[in-house]
Amino acid sequence: MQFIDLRSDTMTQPTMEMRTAMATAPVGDDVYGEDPTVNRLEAEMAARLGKEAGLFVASGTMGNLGSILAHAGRGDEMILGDLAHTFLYEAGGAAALGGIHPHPIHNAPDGSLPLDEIKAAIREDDVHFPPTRLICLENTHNRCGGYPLSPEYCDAVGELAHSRGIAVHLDGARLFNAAVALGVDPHDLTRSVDSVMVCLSKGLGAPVGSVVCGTREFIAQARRMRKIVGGGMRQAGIIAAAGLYALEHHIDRLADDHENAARLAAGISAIEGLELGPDRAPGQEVKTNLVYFRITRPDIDAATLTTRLHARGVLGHPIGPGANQMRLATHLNVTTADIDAAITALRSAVSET
Ligand code: TLP
Repeated sequence: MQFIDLRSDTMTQPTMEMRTAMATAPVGDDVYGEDPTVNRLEAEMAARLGKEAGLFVASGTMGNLGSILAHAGRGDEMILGDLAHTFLYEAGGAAALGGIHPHPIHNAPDGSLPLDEIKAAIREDDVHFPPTRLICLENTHNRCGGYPLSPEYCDAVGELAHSRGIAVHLDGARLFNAAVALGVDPHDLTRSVDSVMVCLSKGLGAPVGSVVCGTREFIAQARRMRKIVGGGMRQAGIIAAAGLYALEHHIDRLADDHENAARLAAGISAIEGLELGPDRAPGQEVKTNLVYFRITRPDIDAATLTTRLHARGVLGHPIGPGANQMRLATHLNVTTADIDAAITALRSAVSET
């Protein structure tokens, strides 16, 4: 059976053109700084995000970890959202490897961290407290429904953090989705942060890789951290070429994924027994490529619906809190016809007796 895979935008297959770019890329040893394709990708991403330098890493998790380790040390504290990917899904790496104390505060439904709550969380200089070194944002915010944070909000966090001598790191796994959805230059979303991690292997459709950007000094430190976690790669231009191809060809098309997600959301909201979430004004639930919804029928949970969808050729992703929430993601390999087929499958799966 040919599945419609809506589990994640990480499921994309590299296109033939991307594979050709990979196969023909000039390469060298990147640990020696000699891979021309990696160097080009790092410079290109840094230029797009208005930063001095970039660092190619194996994954979003490695990019966030390397950045946090470069900003903070043992006994330091970082403020982040209680629904942040870094807090929930990165195996506690910053605490495990860096001894960095996470200080989670509540994410608002739009993925922001309320400014007054950030202010209240920043530690005073007192021997009892770990010093606050870092604030982490996420844009788009995965668990908050793929919502994009605005440039004005990011600026406000940057201003607050910098006035207290604190750095800001942005998990921009889906930063380009945010920029396309808001109709802004990606640089507008990164101008006030000290470091940013962007994934190539999600909506951009590359098979592997993320890029961290920041000042030259910061990137030198992050490069050392990448080495510590075993992330120094050799002829990595083979995979960096996919990222370069994606930057050139797969950004504008993210708007198609967002349209497909809106279409899917409209279909879901018309199905009895399902409701879109997180809670927002009708029509405001879905802004990018992630569609979260809850099952309101007490007799079906997300695991059951996932199995029923699978039997109908559609793959989805149960996701907490609770046992009745699911996420579907649109991407490069999902067509509008697939969305219509997925809505039909959902309707029949919910009403199966
Ligand atoms: N998210 C994946 C899974 O880990 C849940 C997904 O399918 O959404 N930041 C954010 C906001 C992410 O969503 C992810 C991946 C990462 C970081 C980590 O990236 P990778 O998987 O490349 O380590």
